[in-house]
Amino acid sequence: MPQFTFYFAPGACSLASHIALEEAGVAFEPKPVALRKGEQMAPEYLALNPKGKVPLLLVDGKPLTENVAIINYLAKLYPAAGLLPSNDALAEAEALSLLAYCSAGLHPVMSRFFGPQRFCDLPDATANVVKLASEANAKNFAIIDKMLAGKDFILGTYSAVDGYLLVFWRWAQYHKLDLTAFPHYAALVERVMQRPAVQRVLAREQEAQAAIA
Ligand SMILES: N[C@@H](CCC(=O)N[C@@H](CS)C(=O)NCC(=O)O)C(=O)O
Repeated sequence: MPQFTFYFAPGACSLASHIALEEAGVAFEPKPVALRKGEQMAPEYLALNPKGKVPLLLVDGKPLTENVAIINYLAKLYPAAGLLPSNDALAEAEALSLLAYCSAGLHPVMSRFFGPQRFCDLPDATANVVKLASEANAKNFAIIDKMLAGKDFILGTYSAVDGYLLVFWRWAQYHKLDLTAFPHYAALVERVMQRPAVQRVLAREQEAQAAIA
């Protein structure tokens, strides 16, 4: 089996890959990256990931980036872990479609809450950037909530997509967004939070956060 080194930042989108690693039950060396201190821009880190982002998974020293790719790779390497559907081409594609929506749909909208000034540097633009982000985010959350109606998990049974969805709910809570319109998403998060692998990951991220601070 490959040697894994996993670079993540506590609370960041890397949580999606972190949960997938833990759910797969593989051994890996965890490497916290302090984003606020700019460790992702250190030359040694940029040499591994020129994008200056987490997550980054080293597979026998070879860098693999992007949650979608890392999760898909782990799902293929450890099919028994059930991270994604594996024996039905359409079900696999539907799962990838959701992972892509997380990465390219939900994430970029939520990034605007974390750094509104990076999206518009006109004076006094922050409130407007946040207002538009809130509207776009509510649309995304409504789509996810509707997909979850009558289901325990977004694909029916637990998959790595559910772990990814946890990231955005936590971010929304951090930014104190009104989440009352999304009861199915709230119920999903409760189920995901009960998973032992998720609890272990959150404990590791909390520990890493304390060490960084
Ligand atoms: N599409 C990428 C997004 C990666 C990303 O944006 N990571 C953020 C944390 S959520 C990051 O490392 N930001 C550091 C920075 O921009 O300086 C993925 O899903 O892996």
